[in-house]
Order: sequence, then structure tokens, then C-alpha cells
Amino acid sequence: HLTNLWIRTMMTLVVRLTRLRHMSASACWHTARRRFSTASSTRKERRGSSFASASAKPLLGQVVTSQANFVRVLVEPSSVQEYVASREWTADDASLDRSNDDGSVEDAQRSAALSAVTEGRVELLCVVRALLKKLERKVLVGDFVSVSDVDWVQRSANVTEVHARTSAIREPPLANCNHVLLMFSVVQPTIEEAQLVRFLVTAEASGLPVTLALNKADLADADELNAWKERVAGWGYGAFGLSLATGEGVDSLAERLRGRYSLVAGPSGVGKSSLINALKCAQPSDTSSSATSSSSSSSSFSLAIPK
Ligand SMILES: Nc1nc2c(ncn2[C@@H]2O[C@H](COP(=O)(O)OP(=O)(O)O)[C@@H](O)[C@H]2O)c(=O)[nH]1
Ligand SMILES: [Mg+2]
Repeated sequence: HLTNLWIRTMMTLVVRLTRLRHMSASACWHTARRRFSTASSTRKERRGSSFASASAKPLLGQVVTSQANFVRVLVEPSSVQEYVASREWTADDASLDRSNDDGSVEDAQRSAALSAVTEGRVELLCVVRALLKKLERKVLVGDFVSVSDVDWVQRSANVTEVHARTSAIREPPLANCNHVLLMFSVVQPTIEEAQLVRFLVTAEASGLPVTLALNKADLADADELNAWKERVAGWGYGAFGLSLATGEGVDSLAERLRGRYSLVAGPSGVGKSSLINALKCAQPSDTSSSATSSSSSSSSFSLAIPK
């Protein structure tokens, strides 16, 4: 009987894990959304109609940076739109408790919220709710979260819930990442084979797909770059040769990164920050308003440098 129970438990676990693995980032959004709309409607029912008028649709976002008690949350543009549309902007609204008699604070909030909608890409500086901390629900970079009590003028809010993760890496702490980009430069600094192998082994241990990029092609001897490309091809990697100084090869690497949440890793000075900056600049501002999941996620990077 015990053996049966054990097998059944293991099977359930395997099925759950498999489902989790196959859940894409966008599916994760939908799950989060569904769970949220049910949660908020039951809350409304419990608290009665007076609360319902003040409570808006939950605002969903993804944590892009984390420092001490603060996290920066990139809010999904369509979520901002829904949130603003569902809001009634009444004086007894919980997030407008500083409103004064003439309603100027409310007006300021309303117009700041509307301009956030037109901006598309909105980042809010958020505090993690004490309750979450007590429950030890750690908020990681990459986490999908719900935020409330938004102050649109200050661009601040509270994180109230952390949603289910599709993956989590412990070192560096990162949630929902689905791709690792290893970056090296052929020269300045030159590639050290042992270091390259160490990075590759660590990256492969995450179980995520790994892409290798060799930067500073403009400084390197073409033969040297090709020799490294051939070498890593022998290990099973089709390396991207690129130069952030000239822009050579950047487009094809950007194509590889599109629609993924990538962890960028590599030794100091190889051009990781330059790549992240280049890709952000390359993103035309008008694509964010037509916000597809791929255009918004291609700009969400996390920088991580393993020891
Ligand atoms: N010549 C050249 N310099 C580059 C290239 N990419 C980055 N750099 C420079 O290399 C230095 C280190 O780049 P950085 O992005 O800070 O590297 P990180 O430490 O990996 O983040 C900076 O001075 C960059 O301007 C490149 O493709 N060619
Ligand atoms: Mg850097």
C-alpha cells in the first residue's frame, strides 16, 4: 500500500514538473492573469460592493532589477490600460488617500496614469509587502508579480503577489529565464580556454539552451576569430561573431534573443553591458505601443556574472 502511495505521489510530481517545464513565458502571464481575476473577484464578494468600486483590475508586471527592499517592475502595457480603464478614481479610493478637497491630486494621478498608457513601457519602483516577506516569498529578478497602490505621479507601488515560476536559478538568483547567452571577446580580454569551458559547463548545468557570442571582431584578427569559431563548433556550438563597435553581427544575435528571457554571462570587459545598451537603443519606441510579447520581452535582460 505504501509503495503504491509513493509511486502515485511521484507520478503526480513528475506530471506537475513536466507541465511547469512546458509552460511558456506567455502562458505564465495567462495563468497569472486567470488566477488573479478569480482571486480578485472572490475578494470583492467577500468584502462587499463598497470595496468593489475602489478595487481595480490587478496590475501585472515583471521584476527587472532588485536592490535591498526595492524592486523595479516593468508593467505590461495592456495591463496598465485595463487597470486604468477599470479604475473609478473616486475620492475614497485607497491609493488616493492623499487627495485634497479640490481633487487636484486625483486629477494629477489620472493624467499621470493616462500618460503611462500612451508611453507603453512603464517601470514602477516597488516595495515588497511585509506579508510576503513574512511568508518568505522571495521576489527574484524575472518574477511575474502583481502590484497595487500605484502612485502614477511618483511611479511607485507595492508588490502584493509573486506568481508561479517556469524556472528558477539559484546563482545568480533569477526566475523565469529560458536562455543563457555566454559572451566572450576574442581580444581585450583574450579568451582563456579554461575559463570558457568553466562558463560553458556552468551554463549547461542550468538545463537551459545556451548561445555563445564572440565579441570585438573589429579588434581581432579574422583568422583568430575563425579559429575560435571552428574550435567551439567542434564542441557543438555555432558561435555568433560580432562587434558592438561596428554593429557587425548584432542583428542576427538580436534575432536569437527575441522573445526570450536571457541571462547574459561572461568575463568582465567583454561587452555585456554594451550589448544590453545597444539592444535597448535599437528598440524603436513605437514597437512598444503595439506591444506583442516578443517585443516587450526582448528588451528585458538580466545581467549576471558568475564568479
Ligand atoms: N573595440 C570594441 N570595443 C568594445 C566592443 N564591445 C565593447 N567594447 C568596449 O569594451 C569595454 C567593456 O565593455 P562593457 O560592455 O563594459 O563590458 P562588460 O564588463 O562585459 O559589461 C567598453 O569600453 C566598451 O566600449 C567591440 O565590439 N569592439
Ligand atoms: Mg558590465
